Amino acid sequence: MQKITSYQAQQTYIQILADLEQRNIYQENEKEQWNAFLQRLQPNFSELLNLLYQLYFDKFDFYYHIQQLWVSLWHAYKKRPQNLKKFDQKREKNPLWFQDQNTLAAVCYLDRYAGTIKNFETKIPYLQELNINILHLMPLFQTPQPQNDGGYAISNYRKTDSKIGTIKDLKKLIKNLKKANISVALDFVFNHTAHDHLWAQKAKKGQQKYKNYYYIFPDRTLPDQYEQNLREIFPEEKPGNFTYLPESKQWVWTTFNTYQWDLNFSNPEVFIAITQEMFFIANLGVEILRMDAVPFIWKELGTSCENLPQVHTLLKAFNLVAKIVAPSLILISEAIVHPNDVNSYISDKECKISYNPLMMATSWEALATRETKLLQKSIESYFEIDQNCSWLNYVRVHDDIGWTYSDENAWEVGINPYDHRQFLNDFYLGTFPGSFARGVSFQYNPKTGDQRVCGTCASLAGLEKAIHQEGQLEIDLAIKRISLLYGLAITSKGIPLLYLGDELATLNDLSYLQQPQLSSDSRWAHRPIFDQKRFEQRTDPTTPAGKTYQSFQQLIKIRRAHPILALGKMIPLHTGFKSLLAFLRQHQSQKIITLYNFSEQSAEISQDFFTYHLGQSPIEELITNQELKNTYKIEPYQISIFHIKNK
Ligand code: OTU
Repeated sequence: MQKITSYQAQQTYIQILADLEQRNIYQENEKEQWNAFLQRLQPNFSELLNLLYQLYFDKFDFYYHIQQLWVSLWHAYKKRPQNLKKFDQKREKNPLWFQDQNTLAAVCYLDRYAGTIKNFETKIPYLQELNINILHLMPLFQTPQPQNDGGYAISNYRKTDSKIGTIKDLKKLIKNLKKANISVALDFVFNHTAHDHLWAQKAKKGQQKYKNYYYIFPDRTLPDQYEQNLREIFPEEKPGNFTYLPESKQWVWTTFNTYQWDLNFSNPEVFIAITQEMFFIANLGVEILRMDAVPFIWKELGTSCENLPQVHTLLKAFNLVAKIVAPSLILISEAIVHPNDVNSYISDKECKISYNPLMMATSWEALATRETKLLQKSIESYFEIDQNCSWLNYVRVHDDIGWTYSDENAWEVGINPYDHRQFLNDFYLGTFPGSFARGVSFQYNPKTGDQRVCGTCASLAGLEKAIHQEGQLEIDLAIKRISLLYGLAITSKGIPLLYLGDELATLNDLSYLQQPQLSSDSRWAHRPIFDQKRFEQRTDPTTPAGKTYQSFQQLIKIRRAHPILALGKMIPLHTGFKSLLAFLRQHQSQKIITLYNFSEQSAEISQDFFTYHLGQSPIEELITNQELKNTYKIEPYQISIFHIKNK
């Protein structure tokens, strides 16, 4: 691919600038702002031009689109409120703020958690009690009714769902959260719009300009050709990746549900139009954008249409326009795919934060097998990322759990990856004999035998079964499993993410089955409504909610007191026990050891193991505050953290 030289870029810059100034792009009283904008645009222009050239070089009107983009960035910059511009400057001085040991993220559905945007304000004190400082609120925008994929089909990026409030309410909430030191993350659902978004409505009416915003085909010829290499993401909802439009007798590309139309990013107009929506969201005060369904945003016939090189180019372009207009904005990559692909989106130039689906899936895997070999191998192979970036370490989110470990890793540790996925599904759906889990199946595909698992952390970790069929002993073990998985996320390098409710050991809620608009999507089983009773029980350690809550709080407290947990390199150690996971953590001259027991059997480790790796004694265990003497006995599902005791 040919590059635009810096000389050529400079010439283009000068020409567009002259054109626009001649057209009086700014008012006289905006001159200062215009110059400030140019100061941001100019140093990034050549790079931006090159990125877009890679994607759109074959468009006869390429130059025109660059000019359009320039204008739209200027408008977004003009509309960015002064206080946010100040905030941008503050963040530019501390761009890696999110790597801090105090960073703790949480996620919830605002309507299920508080009913309305206004009422959400009453939850702020609790978020503060939990020390949360990044809050991901799942889509709040206007959607089609009754079905909208839990908000992920957006009809209008500039209006909130009227049931929960207005954009004005949202702005106020974001401001108040910020006052409470909580940064808001919202989804940027940019792979698709809802079928009733204005663009789609115009496309339906036959307007060519808007038909070109989507992938619309006159018959099955091309869809059939594409289909040969595509996966089905929601096979229970609809077979295939295309939806028939009876009014126009055409087919539209819909990777997810029939009412989610994939945007056509090979059209530069789409990139420009959607960045305007992106800046509308950013200018509300949103600091972090979760880039939804990243792998799917570029399509090429004859490929799987996932994780194509152009996806990276597009992400770089989004990142760069953000750097120009809203430099404090951070992008999170939501790619739940093969770990090679997950890691490929993580960089200073693409997404600075990424979900860590591999550690998530393999920690559940270890819990089922009581063996940590695949988890450890996965961490060895994939955990190290760019030092300016962070993992979002989580236990589960609002989506299903899929077994996205690398097959190569599995073979290396003697596991047949295909059979093992079957086993893990059986285990977490509770059908495997002796399983503690109570999960719900998601998107079973009879053609491939594939399916995924839904459930809250507590139900998957055994609490539901223990309460209904067993007794106190099993209840306690289940709570320890919850704390183990969350503990691993909390004590690992990166940002821990809490699905609100999991800290109170919330169980699956099957009431969605009674609601026709939700009943076909089992993910609703683990998107609980705020539970006042559990919330009140959090101070009562005799209840599962209280016990889980207190253990969660203790782990957070330890992380906040020990920056090395958030920042220290994770070096896997071998203990000789199959069920143990251990790391030497290193940060500057500091060292600690973390130890996790993934089974209901205790294990004993000699003191030499610790002194050998830490190089000194006396050694202290941080959770129990006990000094290490002789061998160390780690109890079932326990986490232990060792450091050199201050003398
Ligand atoms: C995301 O998830 C969202 O998190 C879901 O809630 C949405 O339904 C979906 O996009 C469509 O907007 O397949 O099963 O690799 O795994 O984008 C969940 C990325 C999903 C996909 C992911 C998707």
